[in-house]
Amino acid sequence: MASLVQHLGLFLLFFLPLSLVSCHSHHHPLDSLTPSEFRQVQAIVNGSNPGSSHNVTFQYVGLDEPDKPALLSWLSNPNSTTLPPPRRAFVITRLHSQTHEIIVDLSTQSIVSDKVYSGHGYPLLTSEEQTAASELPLTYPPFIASIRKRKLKLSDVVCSTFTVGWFGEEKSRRVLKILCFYTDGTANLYMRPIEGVTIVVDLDEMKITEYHDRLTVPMPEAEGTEYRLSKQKPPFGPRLNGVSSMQPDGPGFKIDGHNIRWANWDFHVSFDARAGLIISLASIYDLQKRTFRRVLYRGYLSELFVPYMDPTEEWYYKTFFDLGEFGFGLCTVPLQPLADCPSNAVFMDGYYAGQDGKPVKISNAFCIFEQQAGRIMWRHTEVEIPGEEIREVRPEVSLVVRMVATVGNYDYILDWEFKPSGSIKLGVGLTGILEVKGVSYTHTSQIKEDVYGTLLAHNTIGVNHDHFLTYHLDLDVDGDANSFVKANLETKRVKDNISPRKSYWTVVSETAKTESDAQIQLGLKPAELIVVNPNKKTKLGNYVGYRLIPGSLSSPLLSDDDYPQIRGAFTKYDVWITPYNKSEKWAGGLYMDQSRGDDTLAVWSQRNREIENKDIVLWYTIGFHHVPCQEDFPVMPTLSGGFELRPTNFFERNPVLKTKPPTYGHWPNCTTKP
Ligand SMILES: *[C@@H]1O[C@H](CO)[C@@H](O)[C@H](O)[C@H]1NC(C)=O
Ligand SMILES: *[C@@H]1O[C@H](CO)[C@@H](O)[C@H](O)[C@H]1NC(C)=O
Ligand SMILES: *[C@@H]1O[C@H](CO)[C@@H](O)[C@H](O)[C@H]1NC(C)=O
Ligand SMILES: *[C@@H]1O[C@H](CO)[C@@H](O)[C@H](O)[C@H]1NC(C)=O
Ligand SMILES: *[C@@H]1O[C@H](CO)[C@@H](O)[C@H](O)[C@H]1NC(C)=O
Ligand SMILES: [Cu+2]
Repeated sequence: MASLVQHLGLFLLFFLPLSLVSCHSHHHPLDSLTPSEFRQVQAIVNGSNPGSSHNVTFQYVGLDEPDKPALLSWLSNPNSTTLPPPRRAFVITRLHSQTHEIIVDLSTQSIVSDKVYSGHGYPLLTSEEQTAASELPLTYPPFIASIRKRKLKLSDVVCSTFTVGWFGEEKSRRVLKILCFYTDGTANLYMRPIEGVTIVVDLDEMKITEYHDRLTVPMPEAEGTEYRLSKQKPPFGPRLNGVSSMQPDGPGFKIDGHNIRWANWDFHVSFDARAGLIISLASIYDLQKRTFRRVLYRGYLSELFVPYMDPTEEWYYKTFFDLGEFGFGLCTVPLQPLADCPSNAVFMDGYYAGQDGKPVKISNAFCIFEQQAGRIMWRHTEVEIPGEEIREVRPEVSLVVRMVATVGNYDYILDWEFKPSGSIKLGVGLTGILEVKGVSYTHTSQIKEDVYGTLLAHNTIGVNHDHFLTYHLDLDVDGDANSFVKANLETKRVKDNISPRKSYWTVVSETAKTESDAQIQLGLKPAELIVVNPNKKTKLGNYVGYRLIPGSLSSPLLSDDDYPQIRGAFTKYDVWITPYNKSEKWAGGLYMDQSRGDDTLAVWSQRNREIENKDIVLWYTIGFHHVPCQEDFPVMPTLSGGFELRPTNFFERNPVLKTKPPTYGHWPNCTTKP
């Protein structure tokens, strides 16, 4: 890794066949913890709790990111005598109803600090405690009575855990709500909610502390809810032909440990229990400058806020923060070759700590593949020159890193797509199963009140909700000192009758001085939003930069004083800029479960710190308002969105001018069927 710059010879030709190289024994300082490191952390923390080690639960274990200056100076000094920054783990445990924040030094095998956290909110939930909690109702007599009353079979009841949020309570206990579903005749349990029952579980005591059975509504039918192919009956269709993505010369990328080199890109991938996929140190090779230039220090999804819009007793609390409460890494599912990722994909595993601290493997957590999606990278046909027709086309090939997190009913597909032109496209796909409410209605004509959603099937309302995905993007555009420029497009009147035209628009740029200058609600006024390096200009004198090309615009519609919106206040603006601060990683705060909104990006930014010519972080939220429709039943076709980070005066000219198109000369024994 240290010898980034020495490999440039290899990258002068794009799409050069490179064989995969297995990982070295040494770590990159940003590598996720290895299984053996998880075991070391577990043993060290266990050893520090003599007598009560079996009462410790590991709520989070991950890399304690090295200090950025230390890491950058190590990277810029690639010689073997310099030691990498110390390798540390950040651990959150629960012990005797208290939350501990522990830093473990893996080189000295010791605990650096162990503090009890006494603020609001609770850590990530472990999957073990959620499983334990969800099994409680099945042996709880009042629940069994509720099931009998509804004439359901207990053996077909499946329960699931839901975080409770915070609604102004003075005191909180570490609790969850449990909702149960009925599978009888279908795997699609989410379409068959046992409506009307509220179950609260105290996690410290692991017992049911509240139980209400308030109303009974008809159980939606199982019929039509199946999504498994094996359960479908004819007619089938539409028929789809497979498209081969064969690469006769093998993959064009090279994986060295967790470092990936492809075409002109070089970056690092890592796995985190909370964030899922983290991309670090993304640099692009500049053919003219003959060097790699950094674009992104670290980028990852920081929070995913999903508030439902039904204020009734059984539904009001459903305002989830999927990363901080459930962990996107913990919810990462193994990718299925040839289905989740194309045939040319290479897979990477991920590890997290189970509740006992021992490593748990997620196979095929990420896939990496070259994608030729039929797009054109650039082209021109010239017909104006007499006697000549010039046609130059470069098909686009990009490199995609993908993960999928399934948070209960919903599936999120997250892509990082690196383009040779210097763009990084972040793709978001929403699919899976809606969260529905059981009702008595079977036709819209019966509905006379607000049902907070759409009737999708008999007795089934798909409840309105949002998905806000907030990304932490620590851009380092050609160095870490950057500024944020709003290039506003303003209409001007033509003065003094110099022209038959009355108006035009022009660019009026404004550099954000402090955080408040960079809090932006998109769509209010046209502007290009650019992170520039104010210390570096192109030969022509423009500041080198990268601009944000936003995705679909969906601002929050909850009122600012509503509790979920206080906790999710980081969605108030689509764009925020903060000065880099190692501890400001999670937009909703470190302790998201039952948080009170006192540690959000919105609170940090009230300091209104200086952000000009500083190491800055761009926070961008891509939002979706989701009004369910019948096509979302029984499983939802992927709804795609995304945004792009695109070089803007970063290069002296088109960086893919001299890219050669891929050749398809020697497909081994390729025949076409008649
Ligand atoms: C925890 O440490 C104790 C000694 O302090 C040891 O007896 C026990 O086996 C350890 N447990 C685990 C799960 O490592
Ligand atoms: C610790 O765990 C043991 C066994 O699991 C249990 O009996 C004991 O009550 C626990 N102690 C505390 C203080 O929670
Ligand atoms: C190697 O690292 C040492 C210690 O940081 C430094 O003094 C030395 O200049 C470095 N050598 C090179 C060639 O960069
Ligand atoms: C970093 O941010 C945290 C939380 O906002 C704050 O408490 C701390 O003082 C900040 N550190 C620096 C060096 O500004
Ligand atoms: C390709 O076809 C040739 C001639 O039919 C045959 O000799 C060769 O073994 C084939 N190669 C592969 C890889 O199938
Ligand atoms: Cu949705």
